[in-house]
Amino acid sequence: MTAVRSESPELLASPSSLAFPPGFVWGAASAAYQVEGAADEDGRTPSIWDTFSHTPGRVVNGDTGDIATDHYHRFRDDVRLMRDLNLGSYRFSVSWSRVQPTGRGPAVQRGLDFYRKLVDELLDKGITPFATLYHWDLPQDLEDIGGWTVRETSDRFADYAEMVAEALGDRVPYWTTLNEPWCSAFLGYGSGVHAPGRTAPESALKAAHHLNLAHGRAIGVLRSVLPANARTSITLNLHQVRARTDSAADLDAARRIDAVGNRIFLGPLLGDGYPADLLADTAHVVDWGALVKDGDLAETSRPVDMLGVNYYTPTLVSDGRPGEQGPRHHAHGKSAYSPWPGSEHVAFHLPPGQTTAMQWAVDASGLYDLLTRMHREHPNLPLMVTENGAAYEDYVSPDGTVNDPRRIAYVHSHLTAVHRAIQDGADVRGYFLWSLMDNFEWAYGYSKRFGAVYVDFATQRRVPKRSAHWYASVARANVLPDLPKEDGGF
Ligand code: IFM
Repeated sequence: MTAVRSESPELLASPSSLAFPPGFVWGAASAAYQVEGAADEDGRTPSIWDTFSHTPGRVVNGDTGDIATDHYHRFRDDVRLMRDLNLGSYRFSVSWSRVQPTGRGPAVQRGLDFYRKLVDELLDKGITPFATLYHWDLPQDLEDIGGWTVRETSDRFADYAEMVAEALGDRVPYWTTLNEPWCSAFLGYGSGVHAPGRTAPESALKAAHHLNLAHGRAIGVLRSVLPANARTSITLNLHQVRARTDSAADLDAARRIDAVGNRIFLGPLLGDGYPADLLADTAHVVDWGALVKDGDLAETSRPVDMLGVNYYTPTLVSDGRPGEQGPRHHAHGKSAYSPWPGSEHVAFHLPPGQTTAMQWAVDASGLYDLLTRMHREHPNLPLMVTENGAAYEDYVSPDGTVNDPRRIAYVHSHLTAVHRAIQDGADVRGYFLWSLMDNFEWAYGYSKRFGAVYVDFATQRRVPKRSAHWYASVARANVLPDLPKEDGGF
């Protein structure tokens, strides 16, 4: 395989307004642990993120999701805000330990009731609910029996999926099994920068397989419980991998990262199995023959109706000599352990150009390349951009407004990329901004603001940023206008 290189390295410039296809979904996304708070209310028990965030040294400033944006209590106001911002859809996740505290046994009605009320409120305001079953918050009790490194967790996930689908299936049309299983496996069990904070390459690979299995089993359950017109999917944070040079060694580095970052999920999920090169690259780390049982791949590849793609920044790699690892973004972790088994000698580099507050390079061509690649490789699979957005150092001005021109420019360039991918044949059905509002940014706590809506965490006051008003006007028109001059347009 050759490295994935940009097919559109030039700036994705927008010469004039861009109309999106009729019915294109304009949404915003969030995740339970990042927004809900109410960590120990109504029967909820700790997830791995509660444990992790309460462990000193794991999260910046010792921040936790105990209160977060208090969405659990303020969801009605938040949904009103969504309506005021013309959102067509809201992507949220269900907290497993809120609806099934120990990860097994009967559901807790009060937990399910919260999501029913949220969904009803959304429907009442004309906003389509888009539910994700798992956005990283495994019940701690399941971690205590091995978490994603053991097969049993896949069975438990299928049971949990069934109970949520039975409770909400009559009113939620879009279902996603897992959000970014790569992060769960490789940041959670490889680099340890995410919960549960384990650092063992073998565990990361086992987790990846059990997440694939959990997804497939959940799809089977969802299909048997949900109405025929419900749409199922999984969301992947696909890595747009680029080699720093055309040397054989750098191209091989890119191939390895594409294998362990992308094809380790795409293969088993979409019917091609685990790629031979991945199996060879990681044979010294895990016994794949023992890990993948007969029949597993038939389960992992149960058909989905759509693929969710999350994209923020490209990944620039080279063949690295010891000690030469360049700047990394969070997805690559901070520990000395490589979260990328089978690519231990690969170096990550910060691509040139502007960066966001996460020190992630701004490069919308990566989104175009990903969408068109997915379309080329799986032409009949509809795509949805389930996350895209940027953190900047936002603040409330003395006049009470939050002016965030760089977020507008970021989103503008990425929407331009989406539009161009659609024009070039990709079947992209919608776009979800990450995130609706500032929230708990995992290991960065509240220090990074991704929201279209500013949150004052001391008072929980919400202030829509200028980007929120701008995005609302794009959503209303279903047209991306030229970038305003004050935001960097011409
Ligand atoms: O905040 C996260 C989200 O939970 C998953 N995708 C990336 C976002 C920004 O880091």
